[in-house]
Amino acid sequence: MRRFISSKMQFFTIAAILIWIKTYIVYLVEFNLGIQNVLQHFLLFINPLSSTLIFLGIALFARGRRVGGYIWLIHLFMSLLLYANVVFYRFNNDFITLPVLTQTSNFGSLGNSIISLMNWYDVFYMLDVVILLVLFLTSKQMWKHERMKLRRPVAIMTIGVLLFTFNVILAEIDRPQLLKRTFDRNYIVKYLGAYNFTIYDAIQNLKTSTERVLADSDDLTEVRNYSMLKYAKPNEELFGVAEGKNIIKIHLESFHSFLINFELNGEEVTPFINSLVNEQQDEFTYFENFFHQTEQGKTADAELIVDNSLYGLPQGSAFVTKGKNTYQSLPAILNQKQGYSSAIFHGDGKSFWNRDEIYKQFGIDYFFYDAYYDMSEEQVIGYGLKDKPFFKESMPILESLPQPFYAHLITLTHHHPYLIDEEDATIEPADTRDGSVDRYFQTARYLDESLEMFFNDLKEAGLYEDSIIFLYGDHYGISENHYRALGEIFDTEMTDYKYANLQRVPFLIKIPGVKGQGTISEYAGQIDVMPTILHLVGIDSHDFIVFGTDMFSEKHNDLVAFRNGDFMTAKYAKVRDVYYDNETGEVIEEPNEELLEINAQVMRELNLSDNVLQGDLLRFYTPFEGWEPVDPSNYFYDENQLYIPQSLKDKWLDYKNEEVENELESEGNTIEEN
Ligand code: GP9
Ligand code: MN
Repeated sequence: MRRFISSKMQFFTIAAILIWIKTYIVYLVEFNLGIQNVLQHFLLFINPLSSTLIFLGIALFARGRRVGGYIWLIHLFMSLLLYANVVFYRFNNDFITLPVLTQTSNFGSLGNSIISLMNWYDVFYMLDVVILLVLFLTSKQMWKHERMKLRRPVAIMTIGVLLFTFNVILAEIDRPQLLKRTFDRNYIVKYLGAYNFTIYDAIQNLKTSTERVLADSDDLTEVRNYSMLKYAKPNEELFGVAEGKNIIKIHLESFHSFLINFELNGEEVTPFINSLVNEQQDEFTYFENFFHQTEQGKTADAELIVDNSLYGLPQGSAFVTKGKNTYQSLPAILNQKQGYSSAIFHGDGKSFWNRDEIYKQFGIDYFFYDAYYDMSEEQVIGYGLKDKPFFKESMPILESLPQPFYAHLITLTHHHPYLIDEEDATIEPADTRDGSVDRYFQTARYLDESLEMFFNDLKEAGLYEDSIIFLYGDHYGISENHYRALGEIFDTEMTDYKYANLQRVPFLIKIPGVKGQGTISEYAGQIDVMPTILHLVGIDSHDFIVFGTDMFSEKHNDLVAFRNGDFMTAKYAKVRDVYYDNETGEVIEEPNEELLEINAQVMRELNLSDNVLQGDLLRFYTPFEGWEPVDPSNYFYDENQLYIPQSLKDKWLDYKNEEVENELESEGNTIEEN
């Protein structure tokens, strides 16, 4: 053995190969990373290598025997980090992040179960550490003799860095904007590896905590003043009309308003939603000039904006990067003011968009994710559960919620790339030769049908009549990469201005005891939903930091700001920095005073909202006497969810057991860039 380990480089190589191969095996055996293609598999295989070379390479700068000691120590540290993630993943289906490590309150409950999460075969995960130690101790000779030239460790580190760069480039090809958009921890591990994930996480956290530390309560004053200045008094006739009523909020995935009343080959695409708009005007009010305001956070941005009346961030998803912030969300306010319970339903994994963390900050009592649903193959497509079984299976849970409730159902099937099983497709695709645009109409029809079914079930359960029901589109479904196909659909030459006008998403609302107003043309956006709902249940939005205004108020502000600084009002538009007259569609070369003022307001508003998120400013704000800041440690989304029926607990536990058995087989999220 002594002869075998004849040089430091050999010892280094053995250590590197051991940790590399071990990490790869752990990926395959322990984590469910949803590998979908050969490139992803290749990345999984090579991604431990770059960090291994870089980390272990550090040891080569040491002298003499210390080189071996450091190699062993770094190898040990990487092994422990990997193993900690293995154990954590077995329970949480997630990777360890810095905030998790600092949440010591979690450890109490975890402590008991750590042992139960360990397996006998885990000893193999530490075997290489022992082998390496033996090699190190039994090969004393070589540490003395050889002196390593500096260029060796430098070369190794350089190879590591180049390899890492290569890795990032390939990852970006398969998953554009991986690091910018911050989707899901699973993705970072899948593409860049468990060790690089830890570094990424540390940098993210450092950035977040610096921004947070630099902020103080003075920063809040400006925000508060702005919010008060923008405040629109409630419409007296509507204020409090729906006090204490159940609220059912339906998230229409990727739904452009143009689908409403749209005919494809002479056939209505969404006959049911159309009927709400055209025939049930006495019940529903439809805002035809309502816009989504989301950015890279897509669904997560929509959720954030609607429930908090704050804008998403210019980059990434606040759900992920500001997942530990203090929020004063609509459901938390409803809870503290009027005893509402809150629940979110979604047929996808709980960690997507960091939902399982941020919902705790929003004070969401219950979160029902894939583990609570029957996810067998025929029920699933694309990202997760199909909308029809989703609504069906959500129904009994909904009925069992403590009332009044704020229930949010997030649909999923009508999501890019709009996959649909043959038996679910009840309308022919469009014919633009652009697959996702063509199928877009089929999944929209499917969503429409599932909604009709759900409304019938609500009626049958007696939950329809007396509830506020509102529907909103979360963001565009057809991106600007599809101008040609869109042009064909609308028989026009697509332009940026026309595309900006396609950013309308539906907002429909039924208020119990109030006659619907049919279609109204007021310009509004997702930011306006929270103050609107607050006023309907009789809570004055004046006390809160909100950036929107009540859509039913006479003083409602019709300025719709977009995240990139563009905007829409009834009169004007700014699209990609070009001003338009919104009545004629003509370009305005010389913006007038009014336009410049609107522009300045948009900038100010976005900026102030960013300050709130970046400085975590709501931690300094008490909206009313007796307000209790939301304590995330009171919320659990496993079988310990408070008061859920035993049957749901059992379902969750069954799912957990099954998952352990099927780890290798089950699939993760499938995201494709739109
Ligand atoms: C994933 C789903 C989709 O759970 O909500 O998110 P999106 O890609 O639309 O942001
Ligand atoms: Mn979405």
